[in-house]
Amino acid sequence: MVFITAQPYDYELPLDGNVALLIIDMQRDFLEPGGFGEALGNDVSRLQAIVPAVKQLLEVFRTYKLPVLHTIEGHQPDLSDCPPAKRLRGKSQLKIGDVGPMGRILILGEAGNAIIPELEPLAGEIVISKPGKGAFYHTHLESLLREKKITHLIITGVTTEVCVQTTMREANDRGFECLLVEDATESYFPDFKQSTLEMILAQGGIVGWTAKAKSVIHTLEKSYKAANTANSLI
Ligand code: C5J
Repeated sequence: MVFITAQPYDYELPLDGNVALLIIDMQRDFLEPGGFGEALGNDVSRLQAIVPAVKQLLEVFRTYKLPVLHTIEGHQPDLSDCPPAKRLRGKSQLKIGDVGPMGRILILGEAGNAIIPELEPLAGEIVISKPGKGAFYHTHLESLLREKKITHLIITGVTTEVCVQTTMREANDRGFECLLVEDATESYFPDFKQSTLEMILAQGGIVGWTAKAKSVIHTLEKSYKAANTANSLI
């Protein structure tokens, strides 16, 4: 067992391969102009700030061959999995399924729906497409995590108070030990990000833990480097 310096207290991590990195919705639709985020009236440039921290975490997980899961929020081209309530909400000019500058808004397979190039999944990394805000809703995420015996989730991505928080609450209810990386998640609304972190940590970590990317990376590097060295000496 190793510890990551975290809030509201240190996060215990077993070293027997039960931790995964969950990267939520780092898609062009949310981070680049012309996608779903901007169609809803948001300044999408704010979200770019976390890309280096998410990338660093991704590289560490890849280095130590730890599981990485990416999620994508998107709908089938025929919109059969998009409730009218979701499509019409916000009364924006460009709605889900309409053609925007990066293809059809929030539709699976369209250019704008892809994960940003900096974080493009490698072959073998799991990509979960989800029609909702929570990554457990109408997906096989839970069975996949159980199958791989993953008990601990290091969570990153966007947006903090929508898909990230919903997913973290869903995971917490299912018994997963969740840590949200403070500087690897972002919102269009700075106050909402701050409030989300506070809600997660309140009451002794009612939804889980938060920590800085450098604390997570420090513990993983120290622990897995040591474990790999010990294995190579056997
Ligand atoms: C939103 C998300 N904000 N990924 N989606 O609609 O948080």
